[in-house]
Amino acid sequence: MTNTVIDTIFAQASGPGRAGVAVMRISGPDAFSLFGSIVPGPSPQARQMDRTGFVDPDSGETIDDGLVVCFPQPHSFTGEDVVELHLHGSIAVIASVNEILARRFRLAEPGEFTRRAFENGKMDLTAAEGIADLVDAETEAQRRQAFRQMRGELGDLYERWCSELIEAIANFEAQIDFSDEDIPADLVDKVTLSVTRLVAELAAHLNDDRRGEITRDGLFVTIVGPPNAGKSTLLNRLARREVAIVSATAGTTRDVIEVRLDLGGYPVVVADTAGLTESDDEIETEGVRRALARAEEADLKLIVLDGAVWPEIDETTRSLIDDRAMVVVNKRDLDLVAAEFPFDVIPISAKDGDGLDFLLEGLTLAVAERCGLAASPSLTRTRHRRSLEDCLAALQRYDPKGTTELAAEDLRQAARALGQVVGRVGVEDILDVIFMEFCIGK
Ligand SMILES: Nc1nc2c(ncn2[C@@H]2O[C@H](COP(=O)(O)OP(=O)(O)OP(=O)(O)O)[C@@H](O)[C@H]2O)c(=O)[nH]1
Ligand SMILES: [Mg+2]
Repeated sequence: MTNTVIDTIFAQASGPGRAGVAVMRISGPDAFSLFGSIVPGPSPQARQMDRTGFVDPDSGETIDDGLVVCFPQPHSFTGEDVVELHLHGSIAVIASVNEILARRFRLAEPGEFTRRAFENGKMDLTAAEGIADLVDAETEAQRRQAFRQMRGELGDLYERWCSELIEAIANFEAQIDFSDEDIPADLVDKVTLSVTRLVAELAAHLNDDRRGEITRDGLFVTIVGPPNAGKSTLLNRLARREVAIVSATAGTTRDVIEVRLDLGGYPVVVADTAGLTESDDEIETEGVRRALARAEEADLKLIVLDGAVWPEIDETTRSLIDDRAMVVVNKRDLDLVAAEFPFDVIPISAKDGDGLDFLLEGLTLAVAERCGLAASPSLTRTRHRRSLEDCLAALQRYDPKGTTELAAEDLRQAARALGQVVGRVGVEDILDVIFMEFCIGK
């Protein structure tokens, strides 16, 4: 995707399909060449919208009229000359303008606008990822987190750590130049102090129960329990639609059925699973294996017990009850036997919706606890976690009593790992992966 000669690219920045308005974005050294041809007048004042017609320069036909705005470099999203055309959002207008623009510009690849912005120093990698996440945000918590990241909160934190490390390295390089007798002891102490502080800050940042990653990807909740307990009925209730088949036959659900929900502003992925049972049936056994695997991976288990047989609990289900579990006794519309258990249960009737408010309240609380926004920014991707762990490991290897060269190398490795997160050093190979996530037009 790296171009040695920077060409001019274009793409529709607004979503596909019919709409009142569609926005075409053109960026690159020749972007303004469309003034006097496709846009008949001269280029308008920077960042001011002008009314204009859009003309096919080959046939002279006016295709549509709308608005145009230009952003001369470097004061644009990409840092290059950028023009935006605001057209009527019809399939035919867009197709026609696309075809005209394609005669002189190249259609942008996914994420190419943002990549150019990053390459022109408009933002660091975490901010670029923040933009992608903001566009993808489905819930309030996701929007808030992505917005903060886009504004640079995470990047600023890492940049601060980077600067501290670079200063420590500079101090060390200076030391290497001193002869052994001359090494000023306070210099080593200063470096050691900042390494100790960084180790503590990094460890605390990493030890956040995956708060930021969960907010980005959704909290994984697995509904699990014995057959016929009403797990699928509960999933349908939570999803407010008939996602899973419900029947009085035990062993109805075999596959894992997933639904994405917005729970009090937090993204949640709820999975319904096969009832836990011992069976000779190959498919049912596979279903149970998947159910148990899902329960194991889940951030939160919603264990549904069958009120009709309550207080009986099979051993497999009982073994799943731990501090990651919420236990629900379903079918409370039947006369439930009052029973004492060493764990809290929430009685509900999935069929009538009775007790569901209470369950939802408890669920939302549990979700908020795991992904509520922290005062300091949270890392949001495995990519960040991996590099930060490398950085921490290098800092923990640092030994002020060892040789100066070795200690300096540990600091350099730590800085490289940190630099990868913001996109400062040695990142060419990971750029393609990151920007491919974007859709075309971003
Ligand atoms: N009385 C009563 N019956 C319920 C309730 N919830 C579910 N049922 C019934 O229990 C039976 C099983 O419901 P499902 O939702 O299919 O149960 P499941 O746990 O998904 O079952 P499997 O997929 O076979 O493991 C159905 O006949 C439901 O109508 C409830 O709250 N009260
Ligand atoms: Mg089911």
